[in-house]
Amino acid sequence: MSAPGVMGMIPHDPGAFTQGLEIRSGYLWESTGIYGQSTFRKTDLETGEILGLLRLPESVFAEGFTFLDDSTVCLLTWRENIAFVLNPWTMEIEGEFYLNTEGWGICYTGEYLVQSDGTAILRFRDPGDFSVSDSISVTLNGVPQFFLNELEYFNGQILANQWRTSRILFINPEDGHVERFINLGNVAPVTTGVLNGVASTGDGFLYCTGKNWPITLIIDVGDD
Ligand SMILES: [Ca+2]
Repeated sequence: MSAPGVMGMIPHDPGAFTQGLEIRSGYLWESTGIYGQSTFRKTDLETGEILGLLRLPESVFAEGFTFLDDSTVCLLTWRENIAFVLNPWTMEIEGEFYLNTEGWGICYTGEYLVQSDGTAILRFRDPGDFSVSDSISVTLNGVPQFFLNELEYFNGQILANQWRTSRILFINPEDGHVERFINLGNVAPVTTGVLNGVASTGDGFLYCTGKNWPITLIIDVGDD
C-alpha cells in the first residue's frame, strides 16, 4: 500500500481556464473555457509549451474533451447544446453532435463515451451518434456525489474531479460506487483556482492541473 504523491511538475499556462486534459500521441492536450476565450490546445508533455491552438467561436464556453481515435476529438460546450468534433492535427472543427444536457466532462472507455453534467449522474453515449445508452448515479458510501466535472478513463475505472474540491474520485463504471478517492489538497502547491484536469499517462501516473494554475502536477496515485 502506498499513498498518492507528487512525482514532478511541468509549467502550465496561468491564463488557461482548464476544462479538460488528456495525453495522446506523446502530447498533452487541453481545453479551456470562458466565453470569448475558449480554446483547444496541443502542448508539450515535458515543457507545457503551447504547440497548437484552436480558438472556438466566441458564442461557446468550452468544457471537457476526449479523443475518439488518434485524429478525432469530441469537445463539450457548457450550455450551448453542442459537442464539437475536432481534428487535433489540423485544428479544425469537422462536425458536431447535439448535446441535450449541460456539458462538463467527458472520457472514452474505448467502447462508449462517459459524460458528466455537474450532477451525480454519468451518461454513457454511443461514440457514433452521441445517443445515451445508459447512465449511473455516482455514490460514496451510499451518498450521491454531485458536481462531477473533468473525467478520465484509468485502469478500468472512471476518474472524476469533483468541482470545488481537491478530490479525484475513482468510480466503478458498473454501478457508480466510488471505490476510493485521492485528495490533492495536501500535495498541490497551489492556492488559487480549482483542480480541473486529469490525464492518464497509461502507465499508472496522472497529470493533474487546475483553472489558471501555473503548474501541472505528475501524480503517482498509489494503491490505498
Ligand atoms: Ca481527462
